[in-house]
Amino acid sequence: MTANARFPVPPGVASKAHINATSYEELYRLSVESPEKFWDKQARSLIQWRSLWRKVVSWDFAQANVQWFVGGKLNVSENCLDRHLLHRGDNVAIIWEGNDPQDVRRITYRELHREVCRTATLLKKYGVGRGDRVAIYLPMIPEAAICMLACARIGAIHTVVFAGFSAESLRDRINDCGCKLLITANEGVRGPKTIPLKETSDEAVAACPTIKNILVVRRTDTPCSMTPGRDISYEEELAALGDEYDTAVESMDSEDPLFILYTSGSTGKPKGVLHTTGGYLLHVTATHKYIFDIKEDDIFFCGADVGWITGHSYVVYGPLSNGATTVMFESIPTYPDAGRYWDVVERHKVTIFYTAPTAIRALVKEGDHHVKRYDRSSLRILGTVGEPINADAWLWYHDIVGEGRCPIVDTWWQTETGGVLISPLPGATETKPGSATRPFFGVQPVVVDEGGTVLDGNGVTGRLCIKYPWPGMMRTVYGDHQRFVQTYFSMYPGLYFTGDGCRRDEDGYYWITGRVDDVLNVAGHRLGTAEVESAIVRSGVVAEAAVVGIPHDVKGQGIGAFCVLRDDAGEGIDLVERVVRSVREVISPIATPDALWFVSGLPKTRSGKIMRRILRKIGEGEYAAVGDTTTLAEPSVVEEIVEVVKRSRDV
Ligand code: 7RM
Repeated sequence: MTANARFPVPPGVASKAHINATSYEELYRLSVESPEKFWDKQARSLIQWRSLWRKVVSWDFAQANVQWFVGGKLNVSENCLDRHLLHRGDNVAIIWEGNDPQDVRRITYRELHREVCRTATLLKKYGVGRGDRVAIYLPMIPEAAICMLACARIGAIHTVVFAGFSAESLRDRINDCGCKLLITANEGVRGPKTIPLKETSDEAVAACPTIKNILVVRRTDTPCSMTPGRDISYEEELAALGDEYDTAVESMDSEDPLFILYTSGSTGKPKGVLHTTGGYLLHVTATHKYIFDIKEDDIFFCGADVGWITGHSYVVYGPLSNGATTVMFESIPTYPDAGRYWDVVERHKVTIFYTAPTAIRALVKEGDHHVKRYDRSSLRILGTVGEPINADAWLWYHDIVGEGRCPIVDTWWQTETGGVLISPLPGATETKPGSATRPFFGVQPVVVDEGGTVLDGNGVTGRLCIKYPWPGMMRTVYGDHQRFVQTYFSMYPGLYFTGDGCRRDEDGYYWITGRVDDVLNVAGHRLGTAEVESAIVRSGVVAEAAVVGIPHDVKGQGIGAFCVLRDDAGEGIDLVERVVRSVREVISPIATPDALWFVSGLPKTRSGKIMRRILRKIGEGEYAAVGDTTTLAEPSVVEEIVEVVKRSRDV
């Protein structure tokens, strides 16, 4: 198979899809020529409003001010639940597949509505109301979605923290946005492991002055400590409530905040990406509907955790807003064995399957037999997200998993964008392995060179920017609007800068080549090099560290750390151990370095800036290609570093 293979839309797919090639071209043109007209119509048809807006969009990229559906009123929980009750109340909203394959729950829209109302009632009882922040530190259990929707129902702002993050990460997020309440579980179960969530929560909250209560969901029978007066049992409270619950919804302004989600950047601590109500809901509803070609009886599987934006938009909000059936998967793709995904597909008759390239690459290694022993005839569309997908993994996904029948939608987007911005539409777009293909409706990408000159025409390579707002875009960095302006709108004035490099090929197809800033993408997880470096230094044995992405055949990118030891660090293998432990405790096990090199100095310019370009080359094994080192304060360190790295790879 050649690298520039093309896969036409299968004829049977195009004729039944919401959008075909002709309607895509037509609608796309309308969406960029008259964006207000386009989005006005989508907003009226896809979302239920309590009152309509005065203005579709109002924006100013210089000040980083964007508003959609100004003056409109709605409630996200009402859109995801109440509006489906009349016609599809008995349809399954969530199929929960527990860590143990025998552990399955099916929750209808009517049942989900009840649970969300009950939880909302409970939140109010504990003083949570409109505008209050609530931290959700839960594993992939239905209660995670229920709590998110309960917050949305009463106008509280949730901030979901991935259940793999450390106490310190949890604490920083809670304190950054001043959460009143934390919702967690006694423990989580994931593959062969249990995760002591309540214990970690206790440790975090010890230094969180704004937390009044911890609501504890019981996931397992393992007891956990409960602090009287502060900790509340979710099950006991619900039992006491019985059917005495409130079904009221808060009428929210289109621009009222819906949630905050922390994401890593190239500098400093993770930033609180703030999404609002109307625009976000419309964007995830529209993208979910058209990109996955959602129909009434689809069973939609998105393997992401709700701790990430993909879980927010395509496990919870998009599918439920569309009244679809969403599969919530608690486990991992290799538990109890590498056939788990396809076992899930067979048992639940999944029709649309969405996962990350890293998971696909891990499964390729395990062999085709794990796939082939399950019936995948229910599958209709496959999707990927989170990082560039290499052609080999794409072709395996297409040929083996999808039996060559299912179009693949390679969806490019970010925490900041709220929903997908560039992706094929299954009934409209011919695909090329590794390309996210064409922009979604209303999205106006531009490619610029490093100096900011817009590169017109096709066959250009540069940095990806967007020149017009889209409804799901983030509105601010919580508590730091200046950082929002600085990070996204100051590099190339008048444009939103994504941080990604890309190529637009001769056909106008986009190929995302990865981050051009100091953000790593490790197994689809975003990490800042600065964040990891600071966690390494916190070990107490390292004076200075420089972190770069290194090639990794499953994770896409691995973490390579160059460390200069402190004079008083001593010697021995426990130095590695101390560095690793520190990273796990300060951030999370997902930030564990894949390679650690102790060196006596880092390559720096005379003004003291670390030259990562050189370290990246060495990390990639391109020892001869380090380029110009004449501007270095001490060019000799490069030779030493090369030696250290080579030696580590010989063994
Ligand atoms: C949804 C999500 C965002 C970064 C983004 C890219 C990379 C995401 C793709 C991709 C190539 C894709 N949000 N990325 N999707 N690169 N092709 N289809 O992942 O905020 O966690 O990460 O991920 O670099 O900027 S995220």
